[in-house]
Amino acid sequence: MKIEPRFEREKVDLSGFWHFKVDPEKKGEEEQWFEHPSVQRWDKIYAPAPWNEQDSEYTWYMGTAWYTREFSIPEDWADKIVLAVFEGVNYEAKVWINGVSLGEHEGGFTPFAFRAEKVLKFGDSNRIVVMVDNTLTKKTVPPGEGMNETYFDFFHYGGIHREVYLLSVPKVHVKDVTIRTDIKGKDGLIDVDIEVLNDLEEECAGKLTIQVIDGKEVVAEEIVDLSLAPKTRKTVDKKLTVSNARFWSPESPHLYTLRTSLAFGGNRGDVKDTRFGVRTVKIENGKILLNGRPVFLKGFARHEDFPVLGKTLHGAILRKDYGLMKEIGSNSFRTSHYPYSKSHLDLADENGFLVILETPAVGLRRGVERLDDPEIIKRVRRMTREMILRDKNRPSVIMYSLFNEPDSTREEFRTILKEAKEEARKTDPTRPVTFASSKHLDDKALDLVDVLCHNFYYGWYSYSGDLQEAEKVLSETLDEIHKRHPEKPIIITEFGAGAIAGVHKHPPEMWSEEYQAEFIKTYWKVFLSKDYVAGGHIWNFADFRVGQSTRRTTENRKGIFTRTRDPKLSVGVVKKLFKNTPTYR
Ligand code: ADA
Repeated sequence: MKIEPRFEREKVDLSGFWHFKVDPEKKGEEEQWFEHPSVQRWDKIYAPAPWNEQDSEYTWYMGTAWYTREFSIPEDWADKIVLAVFEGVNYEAKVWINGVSLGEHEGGFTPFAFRAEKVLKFGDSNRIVVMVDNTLTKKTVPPGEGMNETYFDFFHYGGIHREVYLLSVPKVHVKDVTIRTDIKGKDGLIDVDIEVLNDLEEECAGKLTIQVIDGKEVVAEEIVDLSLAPKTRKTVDKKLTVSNARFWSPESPHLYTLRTSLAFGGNRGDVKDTRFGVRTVKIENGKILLNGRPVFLKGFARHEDFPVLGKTLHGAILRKDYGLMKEIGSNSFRTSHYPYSKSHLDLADENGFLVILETPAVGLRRGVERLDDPEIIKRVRRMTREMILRDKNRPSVIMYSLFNEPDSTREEFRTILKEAKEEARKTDPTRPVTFASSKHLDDKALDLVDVLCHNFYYGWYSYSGDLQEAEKVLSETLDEIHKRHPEKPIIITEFGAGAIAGVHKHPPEMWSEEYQAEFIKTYWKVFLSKDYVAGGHIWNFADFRVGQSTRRTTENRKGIFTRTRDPKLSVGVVKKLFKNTPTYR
């Protein structure tokens, strides 16, 4: 079998300097800034990257801001579908090209795309205008009331913070691919759904070649005859077997490529590559089974945060972070508290990290009047769906966290959790779901999830400075949760203490590097003593920027690295703990 040739779908990348103007009075739409913006009087900032740390004038800005730039489109794109793709804009975006509105999107951490070919000038210059609004309300997801009044504990960056580009795709193309894998003996069973779109005004008939590629070799192939009526889509469901497959795991994160190639009337058409790994994840008898073996997650809850770049973690920073995470001996992290960028997760697939993928539904507590507010439910459902659609083929993603620290003592939380869970199951029935609870024994919704995730701060917010008492209460609380739900594995998705780099105390005291190290050691001992604990994620990998309050010193200091990735005392301690804790137990 010969590998089908690969064509990259062509892109026009819009990274670079854009003209930029804040619009605190929200007059831009009425004055039609999307039509002929008088950019001579506008500032310039870089995208992708939030606006906040690019100029002190914008650091605390919450409201509407406008971006615009020109770009040209090759002439030979004229017979194609062209998508204007945004990988992440926080929080709301409205988009115009050449003065024509393309659409809007809400939610800062999931991608969206608009068809643009009807308004583009091919072989010519075009203007794109994007209006971004990062205003928080009690009903946005996540919610808040101001830059320092967020209902969540991280800095509320605004703007175009992930890639923006124009993408050309043939009028007949593979629109979506879903890959599910199973294991039978030494073989990998691959179940694929391939959605093909015919956007032509005429019927088209041809063939679809489906190949599983391992390095330079085709290890499985199916060829399907296909005919599509004008303006229709069709889903092809096929099962392929890879004999003697190499299974994906933390110690051997082997990736395959699924290549789908279309050909019509002897002409080559669209080619799309999707990476995947052959692996299974199951929850059985209180254990998380990866390829049939019980795993223990050791790692971190992270944030996307770095000086100046804000939420835009450049590839070089990601490369450094993964190097550090591996050096320490971790095998897992949670995307607290929003879906991370594509490149962030690509590296998880490649480096064998077990990821709990979390939606942006953080902070549904205190100030939120009704958790079952239909507007909030609708947002949560859509963001859950968009996240899963983006990441459903990643071997690294082993479960979905639908909320972080909601007020799960309120009865209405059950309603929104059921809705989010239904959306998750509908979009991907294969992965377990969970949420990170801070309510523990008072939680009213633990029966609804597959895995129990708990965030603990005994020894910090309560039993402050008293690790002996913290250890006792932690141990008792975990045992009681387990007693109530013996069939569910428990992961401690957050535990941590603030340490200001350079502060030392003997005996250890809160805020010192020594106390943080002792805190982590104490917790880890408790986890390892309980058979039902399936993992621990330290809060946090690195210090991160937060809003201003009396509780924080510009950053949340619970990182074992500083914001610029210098190690604190804990790093050495954690390295020992992780290295002495096997992945399978
Ligand atoms: C919560 C929350 C985190 C983090 C932590 C803390 O548990 O989930 O976002 O900020 O508190 O440091 O207080």
